[in-house]
Amino acid sequence: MRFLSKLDRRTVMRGGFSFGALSLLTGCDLTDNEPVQRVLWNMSFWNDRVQSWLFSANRLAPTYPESAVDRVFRYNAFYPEEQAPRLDPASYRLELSGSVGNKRPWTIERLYQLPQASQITRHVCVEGWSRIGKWSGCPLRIFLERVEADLTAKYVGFICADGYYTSIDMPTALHPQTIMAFTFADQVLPRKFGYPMKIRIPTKLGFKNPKFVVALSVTNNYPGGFWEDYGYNWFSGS
Ligand SMILES: Nc1nc2c(c(=O)[nH]1)N[C@H]1C(S)=C(S)[C@@H](COP(=O)(O)O)O[C@H]1N2
Ligand SMILES: [Mo]
Repeated sequence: MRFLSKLDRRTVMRGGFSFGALSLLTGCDLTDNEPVQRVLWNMSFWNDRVQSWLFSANRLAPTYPESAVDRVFRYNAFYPEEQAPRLDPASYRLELSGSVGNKRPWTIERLYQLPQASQITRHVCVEGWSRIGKWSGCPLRIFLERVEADLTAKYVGFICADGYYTSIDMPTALHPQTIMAFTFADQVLPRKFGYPMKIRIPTKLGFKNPKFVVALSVTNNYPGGFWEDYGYNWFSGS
């Protein structure tokens, strides 16, 4: 899994796959070459398919004891911490769209009444750091069932209050450790870590764990993501 997710452009250019012949043929810069770009994108999508095939719906990410929790957690986003959105609990609504039977928006109060589960897991950022933290909230599967989502749809997409967005495959959405997290370290989710709700997915890299989630969609149309659309591998299991 890990080595497959590293099958990115650099590995492809340097490693076993040789585009040497092609570059001789065209005599131009490979990275700017349209057809080559397309080949690399298609390889990334092929890589998504292999990863999802290797992903077992029931295989669990490692969990840790309370004593392993990192006391100082790390913040990350595409902007500095002070600029993290400040969502008003009174007006907050989680909007639903796509293949969902009941699209009534959710207030925080109603979200807090859902069944809750806790996890102590490792958050792994693609930038090369990781931290162990504790999150609690409602398993996404329970929520999707509650709103009568089409569980045979391909994707669940998320939109965040800061303009960030990402999406996951349905098996990952239904995975027992994928939760809508409302607390961090047994406290209400702090603003910088995604108040009032983040999607915690310990089987995915950090960038596929959206914070400040304000909208959720169930769809068969590939929703992409903020970093994914720059070329980060979409599946990105951890
Ligand atoms: N809304 C939103 N969610 C986001 C991001 C972001 O910029 N905005 N960054 C992602 C990345 S790259 C990481 S590593 C984690 C960081 O989460 P943390 O601040 O809880 O450590 O959030 C992810 N989710
Ligand atoms: Mo990240």
